[in-house]
Amino acid sequence: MYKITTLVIIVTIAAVTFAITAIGTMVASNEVVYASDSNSSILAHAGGGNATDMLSIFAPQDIQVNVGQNVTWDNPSTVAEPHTVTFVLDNKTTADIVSPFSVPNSTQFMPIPPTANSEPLKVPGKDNVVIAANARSYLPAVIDEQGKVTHLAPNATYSITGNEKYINSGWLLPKGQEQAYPGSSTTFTVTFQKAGTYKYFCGLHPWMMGSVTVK
Ligand SMILES: [Cu+2]
Repeated sequence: MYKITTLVIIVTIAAVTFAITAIGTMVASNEVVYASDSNSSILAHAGGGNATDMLSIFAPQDIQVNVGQNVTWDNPSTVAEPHTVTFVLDNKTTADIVSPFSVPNSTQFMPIPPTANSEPLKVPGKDNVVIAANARSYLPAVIDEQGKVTHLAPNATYSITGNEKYINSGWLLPKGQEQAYPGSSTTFTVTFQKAGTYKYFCGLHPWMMGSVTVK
């Protein structure tokens, strides 16, 4: 038991050290990036890296734009690791990635393709409650001031007013790898219409955070 605990601690320290090193490398290139003129828009990256060195960061992390300018996020990873750009302006609207849903009628879930190494996750002891991906995390979605939910098309462009409760890019995949998650996106563009600081994070890696300051 003692040995296992020690091993866990060592592995944890190694992981934390690696994470700090990775973050430190990124911070150097993460000064605030300013949009240069009224027509310019900024391209930002959600994630990056490859299978052995995955980057769970937004780069640039802090962006400054003028009212009316926009920011487009993409995912430059070489592997199909999804990320989201998620603005939670009302704390009550945080959306989980997966959530339980009841299936009132008997339904059989078949994997696609049938040979896939997959099966629906059912709540133990409850055959008609499945755990499924939350569409408000997976797909581009907005919850407005009144609480009305709107799903946007993949690769959405959205004009943020600042009164929304929740704005989510949906899962962003590297171009060419979006088929790994049907219906997902490769870009998300936001036009900022109101001055303020807009913090956002990745719904899949909540420690990934960024901000857009609008002047
Ligand atoms: Cu992420």
